Amino acid sequence: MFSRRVILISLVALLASLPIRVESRGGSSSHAQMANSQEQQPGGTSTGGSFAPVLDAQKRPITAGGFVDNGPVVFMDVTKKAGLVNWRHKMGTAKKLYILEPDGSGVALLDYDNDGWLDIYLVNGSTYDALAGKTTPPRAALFHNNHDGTFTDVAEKAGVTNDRWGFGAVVGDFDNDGWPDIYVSNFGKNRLYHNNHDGTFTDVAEKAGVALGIWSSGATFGDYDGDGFLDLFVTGYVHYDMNRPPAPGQGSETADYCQFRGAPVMCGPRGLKGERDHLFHNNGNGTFTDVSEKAGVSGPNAYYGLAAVFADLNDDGKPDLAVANDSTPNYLYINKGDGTFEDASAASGYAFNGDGRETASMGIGVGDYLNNGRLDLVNSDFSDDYKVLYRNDGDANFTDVSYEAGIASVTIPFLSWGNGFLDYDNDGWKDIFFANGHIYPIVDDHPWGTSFAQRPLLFHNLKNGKFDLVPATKGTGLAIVIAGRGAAFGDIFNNGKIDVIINNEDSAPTLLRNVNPDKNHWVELKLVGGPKSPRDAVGATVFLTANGLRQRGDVLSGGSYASSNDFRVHFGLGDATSVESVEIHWPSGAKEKISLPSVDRIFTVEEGKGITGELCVSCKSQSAMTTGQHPQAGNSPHRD
Ligand SMILES: [Ca+2]
Ligand SMILES: [Ca+2]
Ligand SMILES: [Ca+2]
Ligand SMILES: [Ca+2]
Repeated sequence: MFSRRVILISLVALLASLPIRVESRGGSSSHAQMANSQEQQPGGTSTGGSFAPVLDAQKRPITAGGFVDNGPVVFMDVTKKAGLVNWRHKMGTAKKLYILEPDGSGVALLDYDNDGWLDIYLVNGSTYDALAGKTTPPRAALFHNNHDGTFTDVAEKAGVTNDRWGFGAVVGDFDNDGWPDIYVSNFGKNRLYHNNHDGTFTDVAEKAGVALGIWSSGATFGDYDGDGFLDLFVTGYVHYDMNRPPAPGQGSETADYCQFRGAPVMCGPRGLKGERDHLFHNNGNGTFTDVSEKAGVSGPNAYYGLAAVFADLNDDGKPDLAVANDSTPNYLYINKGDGTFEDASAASGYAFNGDGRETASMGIGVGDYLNNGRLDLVNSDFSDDYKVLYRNDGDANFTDVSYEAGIASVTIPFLSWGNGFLDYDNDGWKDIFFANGHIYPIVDDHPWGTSFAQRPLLFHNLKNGKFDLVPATKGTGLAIVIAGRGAAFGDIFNNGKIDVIINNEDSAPTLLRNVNPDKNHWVELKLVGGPKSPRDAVGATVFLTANGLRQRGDVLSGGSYASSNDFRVHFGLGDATSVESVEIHWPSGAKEKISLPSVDRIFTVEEGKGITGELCVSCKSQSAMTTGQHPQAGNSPHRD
């Protein structure tokens, strides 16, 4: 979240950069050159260029306008109807004078009570008065899904209000008891909320050794060493002294970092000291050991980490690690299988965009949008930078294809946060969503073509490597203007259509219900790992073939911006009414083929046991709705 318009430094940057911007897309030699120079100067000079404002017919910035009267109806904003509108996010002051204030918080989707319906955990920020003990702190929300389209906030009763200056939330069943636990990243100590199976949680972060106490952002669970227990990676953002905050628009050697297009704004992150990242190995007994250094993922440059996700990017069965860094190169670590990782950030092409520039990365989406069996990555970033689609060309070699794919130019005015791949129309091809919103309130006072509150962006996959922006039809969820931050994707209403929940800065959240009128078929798999896999199957990969189309789905924890998505693997099937084959690669290494007897429902599949339950909301028979939604989420650990 760095001002791309740092005027003074830009003079040098612009001269050096303009020709490269135009010609170097996909050009590997200039890419490498830029990469080298920028690694030496991470404080640096990279900017996306200066862009003229894009206005709509009513002279509004395109980020807060561009609506059409008639067009597709994909999402409806059901926040109020769902009962989410009375909870408010709050972070610092409205003016956002210090970097602690504008980043906002994440959101996690999890079924905390194992009733088969996704619940929503929204992280809250805090205020200076609350930290000083003068006022009641803003509290996180845990919205229980009432199965009827409404939700009830049970955070107090559940003991997960956090009451700290919060940023991220990630889900993982770290103790393999069949009940999802929540890790909350804060400015200050973090929380590990252990699920007590009775609707309550207990914060065991201190006891488990994962509390830290710095400024943490997005985290991710993944079993990097294959011992069947989920390990935890936590990004570190900025080293921040609450008592000596850098004043806006000022500073000595860092003055240039406190301006945006010549106007004074909050300082940072450039010019500020970063924090290192942390990898915690799960000891299997409720405690973790910090192995960041040994594993080679501590990020000794202390870049400004905002989001992270474990995912098998080179298809060797071991989870690799992608880290989105703000205003500094991204990290991509390849899991070597011996407890350590190889830093492939630059070599993989993920550290920079195709112009060889470090971007202010906020979020990471992971998905196989080409249906070629490989996981691609899409990063959100600052306004005046295009959003970056990294195509996986095999063995974790990534190519920036944003321009060819059609997501580059249109995303430039937007400042994007929570993002991800989702197949919103169930045609079997993964689409892309961005939640957006600026960090500087002053952008609304200037004709810069961007706005503090922004509309979300949805791109439709055209099945040929290209995407089309879905128009923002008035009255629909794509024509809302919000200060979006964290976003999570999942089938919140169990009807096979992927919905989006967004945590907005200083306001109520937004629940976008997917009402796309397609009649396409679908299927979802809730995976349960066996004794040698994490119980929640994080790290599992599913290959499903229907109508001759082979799709890939992965169970991933984390990603987006400091958020966590539905663990159930979702497949749109187009007009296929049956599934030809399903192959599951479990984290244990076991590969299993199963056959699905029907579609348009959610199957529970347990490693080594096949289908153990199903849920079909649209089925007429009441019994089908209640048949074994859950394999026994037992009270005792499932391994010795
Ligand atoms: Ca639930
Ligand atoms: Ca648990
Ligand atoms: Ca492990
Ligand atoms: Ca699609």
